[in-house]
Amino acid sequence: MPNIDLIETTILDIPTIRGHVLSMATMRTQTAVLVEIRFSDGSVGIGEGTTIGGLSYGAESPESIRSAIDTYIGPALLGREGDDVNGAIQLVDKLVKGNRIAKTAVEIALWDGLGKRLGVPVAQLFGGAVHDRLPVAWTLASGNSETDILEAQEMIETRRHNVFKLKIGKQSVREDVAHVARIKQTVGDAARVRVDVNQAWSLDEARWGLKGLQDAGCELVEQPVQARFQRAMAELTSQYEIAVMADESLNGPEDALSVAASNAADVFAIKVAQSGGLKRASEVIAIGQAAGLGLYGGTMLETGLGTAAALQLFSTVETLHWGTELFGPLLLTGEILAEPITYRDFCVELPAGNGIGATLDPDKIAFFRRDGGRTMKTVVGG
Ligand code: MUC
Ligand code: MG
Repeated sequence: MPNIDLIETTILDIPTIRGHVLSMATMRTQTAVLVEIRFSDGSVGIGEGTTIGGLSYGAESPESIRSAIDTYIGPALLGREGDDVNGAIQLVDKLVKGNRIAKTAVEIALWDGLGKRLGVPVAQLFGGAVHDRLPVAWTLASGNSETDILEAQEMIETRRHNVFKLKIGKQSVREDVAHVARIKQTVGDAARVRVDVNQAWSLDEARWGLKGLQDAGCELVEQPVQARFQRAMAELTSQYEIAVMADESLNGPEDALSVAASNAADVFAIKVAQSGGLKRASEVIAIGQAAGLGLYGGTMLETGLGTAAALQLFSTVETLHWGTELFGPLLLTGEILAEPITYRDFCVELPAGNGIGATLDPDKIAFFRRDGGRTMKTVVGG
């Protein structure tokens, strides 16, 4: 069996196509931590870890993800058998608390390497894909209603997306509800509208917000209150028709069990990175299924690499009642895969190929790497 010979990390900074305005931060760049694992038989596995808006979304930053891998996770795995993915997950869970995104980036690279060596897609390692394409939502978050409306109309016309998640929570509840109502009225039955508050509301605000949102024709609200306010999430879930989705509340299977047992959501946003990897995400999915909850394929706005990995798992799930939002690569100005992920007919397609089905474009990696020595050059006479 091949051993793990080398684990390398690289930070990429890729500008977004427009400012992505969330309740806690405005993103103009997405930063990805790339992991490359070299095995003793010459095979290579790649993985990715991202968060959103530096340290504004969660407890890990791109820099902490990298340092957790370089200082703790990588050294613990060096020399181990490459095919023993479960053993690696169990060892890392013993040695490293939290740091789920760092664990995810490494775990994806281990699955990728294993799939490539066996000549199968990672979906096969999870029992096989039952879908080759999945519905994909787009997030409207330009910070301006007019721009959002134009963006939505273009997406519908080009048949790229007809499900929109609006990022709210930055303005007053009244202004946010008016913004959502306006967009829903404009798109009418041509599109479905949902919102993500990213924890910004108090319970009082959320009561007014949910009432207004459901009257406006919005079908789902994601994480209206803080992740730890489980009783508030439970009240909102039981008191309104609009579906309540848990996102930041779900950090792995233990949280999933607690949210399900407290009836603190109608829907689970399954995020690979937040769960702690593909295996832990599959456990979150199993808990959601057993509790009879709706499932949604979430994103941490990964590049094509992390998106391909998520597709490998999500394609194996019987029913993702609320589809996915695996649009990360489309928000970025640069594509880092040699073969981009395909988006058409309101769906994202499971990429072909072994492992996670992603091959990096080395020129793009060289261009976007933070330590790439890129400098602004002043051209004489320019
Ligand atoms: C989140 O909280 O869901 C997912 C899509 C998007 O635009 O932001 C992320 C984060
Ligand atoms: Mg969210």
